[in-house]
Amino acid sequence: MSIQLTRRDDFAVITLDRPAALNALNYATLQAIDEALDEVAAWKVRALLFTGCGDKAFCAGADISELLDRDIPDEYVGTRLGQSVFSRIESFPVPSVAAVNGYALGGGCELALACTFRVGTSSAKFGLPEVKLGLVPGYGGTQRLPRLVGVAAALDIVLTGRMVAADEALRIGLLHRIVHGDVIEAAMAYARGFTGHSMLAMRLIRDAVLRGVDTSLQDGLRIEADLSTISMNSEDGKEGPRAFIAKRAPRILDR
Ligand code: CO8
Repeated sequence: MSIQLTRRDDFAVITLDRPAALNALNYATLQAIDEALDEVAAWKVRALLFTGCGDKAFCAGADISELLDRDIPDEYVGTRLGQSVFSRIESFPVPSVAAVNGYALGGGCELALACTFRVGTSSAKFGLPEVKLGLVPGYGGTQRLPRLVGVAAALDIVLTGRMVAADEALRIGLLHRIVHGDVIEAAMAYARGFTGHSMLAMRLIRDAVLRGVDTSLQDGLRIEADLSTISMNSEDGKEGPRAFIAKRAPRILDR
């Protein structure tokens, strides 16, 4: 198998497992992630974590050997599959955390960009080196990177193809935290910072942010008002204020 899917406490963990190819994403791996998401959707977990097998790489990108000697049609099927799997991760019912150990390049960087959060060890190195192969990133990198770090920083990273070390990644907002020790344990500790919250409220907030950045301020405010109203009418949205007034912790209703 090219991935491992495990459950740890409140978390589903998908580990890319092709260490001999630095966990590169071949077509079968993308399909395996897609199938794993089907399975996880039926689990009652509070976050989805991604990591790479071994300590050298989170993922070194699309499997370059699959790009060789192919007569690749327009809308290459691998690009469409990668884009749809990563969009699925971005809007998955529970938040996702990329636990980045070592290289996160090309498609590996794009997988991390699709996650809600990115934590990494000091060995984490991000990059979109496709330009060095004469290619355009194909799994969302040209679109998600500028949304996260701004157009100027994104153009610098994508057009030079250079690697971004962990400290710079933290500074420009590509990494949320630099962590120490076992990266998956550290990612779970990070995720415990939000797993006590209402899953519905978290989902609506992510939706408001992600839809809002693609629209005008006025349209974004309308989206926010709609989603805020849904939260106020929800059981979680009634329990939270009730618990505050009663000076007790809110019961988590959506377990
Ligand atoms: N694909 C396939 N195999 C890979 C990949 C990859 N992306 N990256 C590394 N490997 C393999 C190497 O070939 C090598 O195999 P072997 O031992 O059999 O020779 C093994 O992993 C170890 O790699 P290295 O010996 O190169 O290890 P180093 O420590 O010397 O270097 C690097 C590590 C710097 C990460 C280097 O391996 C590297 O530059 N890898 C390629 C990174 C890259 O260019 N990624 C972008 C790929 S293209 C992409 O993601 C999107 C394409 C556009 C859309 C595609 C639609 C399908």
